[in-house]
Amino acid sequence: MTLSLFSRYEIGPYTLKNRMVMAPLTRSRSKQPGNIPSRLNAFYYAQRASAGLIITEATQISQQGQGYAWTPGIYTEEQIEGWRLVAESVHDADGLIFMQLWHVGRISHPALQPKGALPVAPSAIAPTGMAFVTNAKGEPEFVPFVVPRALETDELPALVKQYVQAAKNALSAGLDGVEIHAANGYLLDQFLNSSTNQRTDAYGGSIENRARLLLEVVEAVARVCGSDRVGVRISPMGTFNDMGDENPEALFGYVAEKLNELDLAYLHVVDPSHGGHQTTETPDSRGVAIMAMIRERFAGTLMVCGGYTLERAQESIQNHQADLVAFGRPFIANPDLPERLRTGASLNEPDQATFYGGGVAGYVDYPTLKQQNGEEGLPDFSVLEAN
Ligand code: 8OZ
Repeated sequence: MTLSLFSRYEIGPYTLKNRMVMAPLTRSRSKQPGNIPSRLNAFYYAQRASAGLIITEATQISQQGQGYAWTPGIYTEEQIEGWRLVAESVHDADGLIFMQLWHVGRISHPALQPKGALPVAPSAIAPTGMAFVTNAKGEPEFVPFVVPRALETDELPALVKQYVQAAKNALSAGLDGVEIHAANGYLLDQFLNSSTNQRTDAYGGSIENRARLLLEVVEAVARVCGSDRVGVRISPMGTFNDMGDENPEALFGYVAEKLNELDLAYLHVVDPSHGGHQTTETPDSRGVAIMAMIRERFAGTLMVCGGYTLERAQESIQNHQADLVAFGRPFIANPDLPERLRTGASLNEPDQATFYGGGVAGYVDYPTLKQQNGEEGLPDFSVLEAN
């Protein structure tokens, strides 16, 4: 049988109807105050339920884990209820949905932290760049990052517990599983990479030590969810959020090997070979090699992401370089992306100006093919605007 992006795939107890995953996408549209998922968010995810699997936008496991204005959490009763609405809507539309669990570490600002505290990190090293916060009037604002506070060793068990509690909350809200966000320069990635981890305790220094917190988190979350309901996302060679590692081959080779022992639902890798978030024409040979090495060391389900076109996605699956391919921007603009790619239909172009914040516009008003062709009417957005 020829493998295809459009063939089914089994993960633990679940059958994915195709191998196209909706990538985790921060959209900063949770209900305020309280960073609570709303009917609007539920509608958005349900519109995209034809994906084989949806991974939610990064969702903070605690207030300390928040780094951007208006992103949703999974640590209050109201947030759990909001996510229940999302999960039910996706299931009613015959979809599957995992929640991405997120702690941003140093990619935050006192304006977002409990009692205006400093953000926490493995080491007191500020990232270059700006944090996205709201000012006293509730308006969005970019402010420079600050020097974070280095976590004490004896604080780390409580951090692992934050992930475990968040995973329990996600399952109790009806989500099908969780993805541990260890990519893109957030807390767990900050522990992994040598440029952000200068610790001298058991969580810094050697690769084994830098990977320790991630492995403790994944093992603890797998114990409460079942390992086949837990995925992990990594971004080897990633530079987003001011990241870098002195030897990414050794670091991520070790991480892939250790995660391989845990029988996970999947390993999700932001593929650096085509520039991570962007599509570059000529693949980067070091990135290609690191992906091949990870495929070799991790025997379970491998999900890839990062500027994949239909052609590259099909090629990767047919050549056994990946089992699943996640699409981000194309899913923003095309709620029926699987149908469009399967039939060779044209794609709507995503509008960057409406990626973060706002309401209906640029979120749930991208048309499906049927709506475009006049075979289906547009939904009544006014009920969603009311949130
Ligand atoms: C873009 C803007 C805000 C957050 C990531 C969660 O890179 C993100 C993110 C991306 O994983």
